[in-house]
Parts: sequence; C-alpha cells; structure tokens
Amino acid sequence: MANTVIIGAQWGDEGKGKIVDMLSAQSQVIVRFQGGNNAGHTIKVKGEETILHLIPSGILHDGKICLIGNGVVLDPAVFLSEVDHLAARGIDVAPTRLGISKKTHLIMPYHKSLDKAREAKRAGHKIGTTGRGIGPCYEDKAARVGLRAGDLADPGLVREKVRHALLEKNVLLRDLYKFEPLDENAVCDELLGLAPRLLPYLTDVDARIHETMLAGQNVLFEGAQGIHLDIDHGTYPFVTSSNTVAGNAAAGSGVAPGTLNRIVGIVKAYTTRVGSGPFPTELLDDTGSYLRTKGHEFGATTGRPRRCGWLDAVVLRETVRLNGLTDIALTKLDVLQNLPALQICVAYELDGKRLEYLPQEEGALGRVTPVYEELPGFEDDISECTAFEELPGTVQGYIRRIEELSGVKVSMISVGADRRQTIVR
Ligand code: 2SA
Ligand code: GDP
Ligand code: MG
Repeated sequence: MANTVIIGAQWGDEGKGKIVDMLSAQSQVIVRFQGGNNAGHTIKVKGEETILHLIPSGILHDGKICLIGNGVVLDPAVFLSEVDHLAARGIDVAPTRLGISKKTHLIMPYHKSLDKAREAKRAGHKIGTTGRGIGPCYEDKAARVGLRAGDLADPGLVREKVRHALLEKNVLLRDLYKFEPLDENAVCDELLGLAPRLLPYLTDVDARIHETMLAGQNVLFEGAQGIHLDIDHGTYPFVTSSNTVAGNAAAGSGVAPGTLNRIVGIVKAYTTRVGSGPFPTELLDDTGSYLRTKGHEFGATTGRPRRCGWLDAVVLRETVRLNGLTDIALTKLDVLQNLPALQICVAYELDGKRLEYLPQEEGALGRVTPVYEELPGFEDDISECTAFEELPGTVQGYIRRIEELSGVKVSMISVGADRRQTIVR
C-alpha cells in the first residue's frame, strides 16, 4: 500500500474517519498532521459509533501506533478526555501506542475566548468557526509566541509565555471584545496540572515516522477538514487556519515529500459544507433537506446542520490538481438512493462566460452559476453491495462519470457508515 495521505476533497466531512480506519489495517503508524479538535471523524464498527477529534482514526486497530504531528494544534484537556473516553471502552491508549510531537502547538483558554469573541464581533459576516480556538492558536504559532507541547516540561517557560500572551490578549478580550479577561495563575495552574498526564505522550514524531519508513512499514497520514477549507487554496476568508492540502502531510509531520506515494481523495457522492462561504451547488430546497436527513448531515463536533448540494466536478478537478490524487474513495453513495435524477456540476458561468475552474478573486465564487449535467437516479438499496458489478448500472455510470470528469480512478466505494460497507476495486 505504501505511505498514504488521506485528504478531504471538498469542504470536509467526506468520511475520512471511516476510510482512515479501514486503511489502518495495512499501516503500522497513523498520523494527524494539521487542524485540531475542530475535526470530527466518525468510525462505525459493528454498529458502534466512535467520533474522534484529535486522536488518529487508527486507534481502534490493536497494536497500531497513532501520532499527533507538529502541524496539529492540540487542546490538552480535549486530548485527555478523548484518552479517558477510549480507555473506558477498553481501548489501549498507553503512550507506547499514542504520541504527541513536542513541536505541536497548544490551544490555550485565551485562544478559545478570542475565537468566540471574534465570531461574535463579525456580526453579519461570520466565518462559522467551530469555536475551538483553532485560528488564534495558529496565529500565535505564526507570531512565534505559541506554547508547544514540549514546553510542558518547563513550568517556568510556561508561566513566562502565558504572562506574555495575556498582556496582549486580556486587553483585546476586555477592552475591544467586552469578554471576560483571564487570570494568569489560573491558566498556568490548570495547564501545569495536566502536565503529568501529558508528558509521557510527548515524543519525537518525525524521528518515529522516519524509523517506521526505514523498517519498510507503511505510514498513513490523516487529513482533517477539506481542501477547499485550506488557508491558502480554499475559499478565503471562509477557510480554516491550516493547510489541508496533501503537501502539508510532509511539513505537518516532519517527513520528506518524496516519501508520500499514494494520495487518496475522499469524495462524498454529493457536497456538504458547514460554516459560511460560497457553495455553488448548494440546494436550499427539498432535495437539500433530503440529503441532510438521509445522510445525517450534522456537524460531528458542533452538531450544526450541514449545508447540502450536488457533486461539483469543478471543485473536484481543482482538488486533483492541488494534491496529485492517485485515487478516489467515493463515500455516501447510498444516500443518493430514491432521487429521481442526479446532477453533477461540470462548469460554472460567471458574467456570461463559462469557467472550467474556480475563480480566485474573493467573492467571485459566490456569484457563479453552476452548469449541470443530469444523470439517472436509482431506487435499489445498494448498502449491502460488496462488488462494483453488483451495483445497478446507473450507479456504475455515476461512478464512471466521476472518473471521467476527475481523471482519477475510484478505487474505493462506500455504501454505508460501517467499516464493512466498503467496496474495494
Ligand atoms: P475553524 O473552527 O476555525 O477551523 O473553522 C473555520 C471553518 O472551517 C470549517 N470546519 C469544518 N468544516 C467541516 N467539518 C469540520 N469538522 C466538524 C465535523 C464540524 C462541526 O466533522 O462536522 O461539527 O461543525 C470542520 N472544522 C472546521 C468551519 O465550519 C468553518 O467554516
Ligand atoms: P470526516 O470528518 O470526513 O471523517 O466525516 P464525518 O465523520 O464528519 O462525517 C461523515 C459521516 O458520514 C459520519 O457520520 C459517517 O459515519 C458517515 N458515513 C461515512 N461513510 C458513509 C457512507 O458510505 N454512507 C453513509 N450513509 N454514511 C457514511
Ligand atoms: Mg468531520
């Protein structure tokens, strides 16, 4: 299988958790390389659902090593509660199989306050963040004032960095945003109180991945969110604060780009988006509600209803180009059952011109009109199909059309949330 990167090809929630869980069987190490607990990755095994926000989706496989890379932003309390939750279910979460890079930046209480305060202030043009402090934490990383996991071993350094941070953040919170300022000692004591439990998990993630690769074992890189939420290439400013593109699997975990040999794009058979921002194929009608209800399209972290729409091949082609997809895993195909016809957006129209690509000027994507191609719908229940040939001809046609439009082979087809409901071609 080689070293594989899994990325969300659209705006997130494509079913990355399910596919990472499945491919973990063939990997020794599974690594998260960006984002934080804004992510909600769902895995279903024999009817039992697990939602992971920080810990890699390989954790349900005995003996696999799960690592959190330097590109992630980590909320210490959320990490420990996820550990406790899994441990209570009998899953091994010992530091021997779970590690955090010493270079991983920590989400602090003032990051969460600032995230919420800024969203509240953006009345009318909210980004729709998850409120988990993701953006402010990455801001501090870029400003070179962040706390990193490795700092936990040095209480003096933690106190100095928190004091420095609060000098600025409390002015913003109190005077600009009219939010509660934070107490320096309380912030430090809370974090340092968690340190004894966190320190055993700290490790040299990049060195461990390197050793795994040298031993000829496979490493799986688990992307979060989706390509069109990328801080550089997404629908800016309605994006998350990290690079979600496959290239960041290298920078966000500390491996050489040449070691990444397979890039799998997870493509939902339709499109969803949670939060604000342009979404050309959005359906604000009964079909959109049908997809939301049948696909259970509600945020796995915040519970927010997801916006739903048709598959967008323009979005998909850009994902193929930005990431060099070697293959596609097509998910939630079963959700399309019983729709009279299926639409795929193949191009846009903007100011009377046909576009085959996403316009890059801010706001322009919000003004395009999708150009649709109609394909026949299907009525059969496909959720128990185990081979491509068992799928109805119309469904096979839909998959082949996606391959033609994207130029990439659909090598996995997901027809239900459970691990076993996957067709491998
Ligand atoms: P943030 O919190 O700063 O990263 O928010 C910025 C934008 O990124 C979007 N975003 C997401 N989009 C889809 N899924 C995500 N994870 C959760 C899920 C979302 C949830 O699995 O359902 O529960 O609401 C995720 N995380 C961030 C976010 O909506 C903003 O548009
Ligand atoms: P992720 O963030 O990409 O991991 O995706 P989420 O977990 O946020 O959302 C995907 C949802 O779809 C979860 O509830 C999954 O259990 C579910 N799911 C994944 N694949 C399929 C599928 O093929 N069919 C159906 N019906 N549900 C699926
Ligand atoms: Mg999700």
